[in-house]
Amino acid sequence: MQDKKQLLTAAKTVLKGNDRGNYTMPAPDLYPHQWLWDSCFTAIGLRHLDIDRAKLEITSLLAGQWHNGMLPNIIFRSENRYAADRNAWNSRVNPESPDHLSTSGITQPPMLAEAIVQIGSKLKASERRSWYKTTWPALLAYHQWLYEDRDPHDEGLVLLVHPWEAGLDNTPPWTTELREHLLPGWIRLLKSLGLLGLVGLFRRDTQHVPIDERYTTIEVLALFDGQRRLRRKAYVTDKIIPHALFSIEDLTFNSILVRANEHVIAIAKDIRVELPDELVAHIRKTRRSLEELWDPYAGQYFSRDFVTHNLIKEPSIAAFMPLYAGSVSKERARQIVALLENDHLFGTAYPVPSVPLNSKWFDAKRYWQGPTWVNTNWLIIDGLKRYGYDDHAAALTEMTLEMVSQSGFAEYFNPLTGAAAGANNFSWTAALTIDLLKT
Ligand code: 9WN
Repeated sequence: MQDKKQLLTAAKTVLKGNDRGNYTMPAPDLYPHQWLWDSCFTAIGLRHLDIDRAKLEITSLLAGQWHNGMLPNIIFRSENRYAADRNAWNSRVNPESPDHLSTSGITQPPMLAEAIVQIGSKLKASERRSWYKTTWPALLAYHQWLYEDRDPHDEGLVLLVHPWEAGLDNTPPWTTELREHLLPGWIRLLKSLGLLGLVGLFRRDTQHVPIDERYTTIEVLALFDGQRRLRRKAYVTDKIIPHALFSIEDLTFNSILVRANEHVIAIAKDIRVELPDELVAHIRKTRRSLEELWDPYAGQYFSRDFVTHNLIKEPSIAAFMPLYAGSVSKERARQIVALLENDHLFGTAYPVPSVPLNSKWFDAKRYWQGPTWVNTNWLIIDGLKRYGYDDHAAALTEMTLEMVSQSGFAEYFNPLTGAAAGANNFSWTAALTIDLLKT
């Protein structure tokens, strides 16, 4: 392993290279815009280097907030060569979209509160409170939107309408929904005519990353078809749900929400504002409802279909996110940690794989269907510490740093060999490496 100092210097260089003044692009070429949870992870690293720049990463993100409180997963920046991305979403179709920025019409895991608190932890009490006050209206509006818009039956669990909202795009729970149940007729036809290879030639992502490390072409078509359907309904959730291809109470998203809610409560206390009663009730309910996602037979939590209320029993990295939520019992946490220790499941040479080894979906190089990612490791490390598994957390930190030090700041890594995969110079890999080195 290279010297930790060298690793730190190299990580800083990556972040500098991706810095666009007030936001950091996740990676050159492949991801040239501003993404929601990427900026949050990036700010968590930046706070160790330049606290004002870390704050700016977050305030620039908040500029994309919709009038109804939604935070979009992407803010499109003005460069003309990326006009196609912007136009595909055309956020103008919804009057709630921001007046001077183009964005997507969907959200991403609610890491905002965590980023705000992590920045806050680096500030003196008075500065921290002023930082919290600056960001409070947006944070509160976002959490209120999540419940008002995305919890229509008051179940305590927020639903997602597109795999991109989960941030773990093609993990098995989403891929099974996508491929096995909900594939539109025209995509099936292209498949049966053997035309998918031809369609694949027009993909932009595979100009930057080998095709066997990305989604399959059939998944890409289904994702874009899903996006087109949302645009046709102007991104209005009430109109989307009756026709939705996807409406899933996603385990990762809701686990992150539980933790984010805890931060929201702490921030409100620190700046002495009272939370609206309704929000307090929702927050309590989410903690309780997360338990409905537990499957006693499998000994783990799963995502749930919003319509059928069936658990989507496809094991994935999401299984560990309740540790980060911090609300689950010690006994359940123990069962989750056992999955990590098992060499036939998640205990690979370079953990933690996004899919367990025994899954039919496991593919060591393919995106969220096998590779190890630094952001999920970061969340798991936090969760392990929270439940007192300090040795596990320290070991996972060391292994993560070793993997990055061997293979560079890749988007993701082969969990069997540690080899780099996906885009190079990936911002959250660099930012969270800095955080792991510093904390
Ligand atoms: C779609 C930017 C984003 C991450 C997601 C990751 C990937 C986009 C894509 O890249 O998603 O939003 O093109 O697949 O899955 O987690 O935020 O890094």
